[in-house]
Amino acid sequence: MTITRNSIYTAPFLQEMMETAANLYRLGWAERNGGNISYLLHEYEVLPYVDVDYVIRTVPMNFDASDLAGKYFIVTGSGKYFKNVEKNPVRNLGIIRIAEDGKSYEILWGFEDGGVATSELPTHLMNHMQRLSVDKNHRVIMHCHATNLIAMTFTHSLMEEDFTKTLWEMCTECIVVFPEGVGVVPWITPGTNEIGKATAERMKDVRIVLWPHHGVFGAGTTIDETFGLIETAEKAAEVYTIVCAQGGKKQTITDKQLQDLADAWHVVPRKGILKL
Ligand code: 2HA
Ligand code: ZN
Repeated sequence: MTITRNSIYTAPFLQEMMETAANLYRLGWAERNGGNISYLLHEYEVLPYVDVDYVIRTVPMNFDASDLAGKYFIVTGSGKYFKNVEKNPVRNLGIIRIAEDGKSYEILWGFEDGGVATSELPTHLMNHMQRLSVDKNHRVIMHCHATNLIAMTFTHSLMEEDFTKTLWEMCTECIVVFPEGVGVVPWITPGTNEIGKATAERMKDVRIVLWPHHGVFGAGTTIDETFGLIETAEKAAEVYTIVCAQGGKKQTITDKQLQDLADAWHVVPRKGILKL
């Protein structure tokens, strides 16, 4: 029996990945091979487009992702450029399924030139495991090199409370968008299990984690929400850059006003930041 499948180029999740890679590139947050995205897909989303019984290649992993066994992701490729995703998705993206033992993944579509999933796969999968344990609707991990956030990691205190407070102050909506604040890990070599573990540890409490002098990781339930989260934090960092360039703050949003905002939006700001 021949099964007729829809063209994968009509799949909403593929369109979202293509658009997002293009947007991150145009914003200047994904130069060269910078940035990576992984998006958890339900099997029923994949089935209309891909024969999931046909494994193109199996790729070993040197960490345990057994909590994600059988789960499907569309991911950006290692060494691939976001600039090129839109014009050649089948080379720059792949659909993978985590194998039953959690020690390898199966490529079901994409990575056509022999490519593999992002070099930051340990951090992505460890973050997915962590976020799913606290939020059953979690689906997206996104990494990029957001310019002003990176710059701030050179000039600003890296204490999470200090960093969060400055971002909240720079744009009125920040405290509403990320009331739990931002996480910061130490500088650790990218691509390693070590940075994955450190990032996932912070992802218990927050959805934004900064990698000093490198970039930012965001987590969310949809591509739009995750992109919006990174965009909001980066906008605040950009305002901070300009405020510093203009000679520094003369006035600001007060702690009382930040609390009023949180109350108005029914969010609970991270403890230990507002001094009321
Ligand atoms: O994929 O951004 O952190 C390239 C990177 C590594
Ligand atoms: Zn990076």
